[in-house]
Amino acid sequence: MSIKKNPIVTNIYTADPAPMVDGDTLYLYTTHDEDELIDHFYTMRDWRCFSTKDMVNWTDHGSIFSLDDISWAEDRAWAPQTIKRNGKYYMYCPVQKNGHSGMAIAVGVSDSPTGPFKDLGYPLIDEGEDDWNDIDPTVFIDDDGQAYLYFGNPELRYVLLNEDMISYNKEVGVVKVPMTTEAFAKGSHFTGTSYGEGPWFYKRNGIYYMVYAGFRESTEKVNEHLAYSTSDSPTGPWKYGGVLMTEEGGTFTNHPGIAEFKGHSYLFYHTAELSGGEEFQRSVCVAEFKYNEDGSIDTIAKCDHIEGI
Ligand code: FUB
Repeated sequence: MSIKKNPIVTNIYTADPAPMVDGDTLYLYTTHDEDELIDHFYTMRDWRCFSTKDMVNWTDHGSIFSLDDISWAEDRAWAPQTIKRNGKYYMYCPVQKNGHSGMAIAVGVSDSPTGPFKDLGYPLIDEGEDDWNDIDPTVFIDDDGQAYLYFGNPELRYVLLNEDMISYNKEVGVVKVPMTTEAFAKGSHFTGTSYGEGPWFYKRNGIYYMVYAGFRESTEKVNEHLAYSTSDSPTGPWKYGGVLMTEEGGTFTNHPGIAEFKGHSYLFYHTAELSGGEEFQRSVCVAEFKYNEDGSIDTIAKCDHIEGI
């Protein structure tokens, strides 16, 4: 039996995995932690793509979108997500805008899942120059055609995307999700809940899932774990579900990406094991898991390898 050892990519550092299934192929979009760190902080300039048909053999598509392609962006090519609609691919990417301290969300559009992606020329989401909340977009199109873009740290927010996927309903605007402990459990992030960042939004068997990176209750600084909440509506209210993956990954951050592929369920995440614990040099990994009958998910262990399909 063929297996794929974690991490998936070993020739460069990759983080913030965002899988997208298109036909018989799973595309994995990632960020890229540079080998040379500036000021010992996230040093990230482009987004990468890898693909597989069997979870064992992976094709490296290289750098598919970068800060150089976004004239108004200066730095911080952070956690993206890509979706297909009407034959086009839309990649939502958080970046630092020129001259701003905070973050904004760019959109790259392509006719191919592996690019080249073309920037809109302006941010889709930009809540102000000092606003760091506009990061980690997650996009989902519901059965009725309504598309949602959730994002945020420390607050979870969303917009209703228009059918063109490059604009949103301005009358509804940016909606702030109530950060309650019923929704996200008690935790040690700024809202007093465990919700931190890196939301991943999807639906399965009529249940809406919000998977995210978060911080458990603690008086000391703790690394991120992964957790999930569910709802029977795409806009909540959310109900805390439990811990998906505990904190042991050797890095301050973790970041979830969920995919159903050829009858298997996968959780993508990242660790700092390849770099020996350097928190700004992370590597994407994957674990297979199963849902319980009622749709709940037990805690998933980080794993050494997965089997091919
Ligand atoms: O990789 C940069 C940032 O760190 C991401 O946007 C967060 O989700 C965290 O992984």
